[in-house]
Amino acid sequence: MAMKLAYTALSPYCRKVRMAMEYKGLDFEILTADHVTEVPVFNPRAEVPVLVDGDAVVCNSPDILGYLDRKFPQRPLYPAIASEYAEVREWERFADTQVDPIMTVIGNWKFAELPPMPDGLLGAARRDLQPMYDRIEQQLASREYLCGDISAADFALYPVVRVRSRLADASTTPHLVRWAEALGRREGVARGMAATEQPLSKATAG
Ligand SMILES: N[C@@H](CCC(=O)N[C@@H](CS)C(=O)NCC(=O)O)C(=O)O
Repeated sequence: MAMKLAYTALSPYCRKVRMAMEYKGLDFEILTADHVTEVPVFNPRAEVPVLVDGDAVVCNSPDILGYLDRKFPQRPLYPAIASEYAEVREWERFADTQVDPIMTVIGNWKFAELPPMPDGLLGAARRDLQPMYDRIEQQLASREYLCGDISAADFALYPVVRVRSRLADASTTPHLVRWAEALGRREGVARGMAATEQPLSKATAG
């Protein structure tokens, strides 16, 4: 029986897991937004992503990726060498806990039925994000991917930095642009992101 991934298109954590599963060439079925009301059955926090693999139910995207690496070691998401593993996890945590919260706040004001975005919010996001973009830029100046080979770090960061048009001047981060374009051309990444094209372009529209 194919694995199931409880998924919503706007969640970067879901996109991370979906891209990683595509990258590994796994057979899986997506439970889309219509099914998300069922998620509390698997996860009392009602958060997605959730991976259901027979009797195994795995929540929390890094735990899901760790599970997948152990069960399907081909095309690893995390390096076997301890220090390299720690570096990948640090970048993944950076994406999940530093970049994503800023993007989520902006996204909530765009997608939820809220009044117009408060004055200054976008400016504050730009100020806080710029040092993060600079850090990524520095890392990518001498690397094709964030940590050598493509890894969980790239899949975690790509969904939260791909849309930057109103948040940063792309000319200041040429390596980030090159990396994002190269990732976007990878077949599994394109498939993993496909369902999100429409809402993401709405997010950048105005
Ligand atoms: N630490 C979790 C975070 C997951 C998370 O925050 N998911 C959000 C979507 S981005 C969620 O499901 N929120 C509840 C909802 O959308 O109903 C992970 O890495 O998977």
